[in-house]
Amino acid sequence: MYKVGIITLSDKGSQGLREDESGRIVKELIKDQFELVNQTILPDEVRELSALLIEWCATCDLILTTGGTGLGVRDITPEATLSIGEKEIPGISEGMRMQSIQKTPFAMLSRGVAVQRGKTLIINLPGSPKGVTENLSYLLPILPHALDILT
Ligand code: MTE
Ligand code: CU1
Repeated sequence: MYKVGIITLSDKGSQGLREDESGRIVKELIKDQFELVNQTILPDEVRELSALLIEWCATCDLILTTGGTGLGVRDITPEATLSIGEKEIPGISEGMRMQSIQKTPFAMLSRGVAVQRGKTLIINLPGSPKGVTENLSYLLPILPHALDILT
């Protein structure tokens, strides 16, 4: 089973002021196909996220982030992800947005990216429980083949 890490980006969540429902949903959706090896909540800080992504690439085949992809001043998930990624995989994020726009035009506001670093695939998901569920359900079927190619 491929090893997965889940990172929730949320200033409030990291201070214990909000329940991490989206992180819980990601965990639930991947549990039959992947082995969860790491899960945490971080504040919306570029340095903290990029450092953790680099660290987890040593042990994870896949890292899924949720949150921090929108237009808020504190939303920095795509920037942090791109800063440590080696290659961008635009089709993954394009595909998720294309699918999501069928459900809500607000999907245009997610700036999430997907990158490869070494043998690890890193994918940004939006932060809302609905956004996470819709995007990850669409994404799941292509992940095994993507990871087969990377490793
Ligand atoms: N994608 C899907 N499939 N469903 C959604 O409800 N919400 C959107 C978008 N993507 C949504 C979605 C909204 S309202 C926003 S603001 C952006 O994701 C960014 O979310 P984030 O800042 O929480 O990451
Ligand atoms: Cu929104």
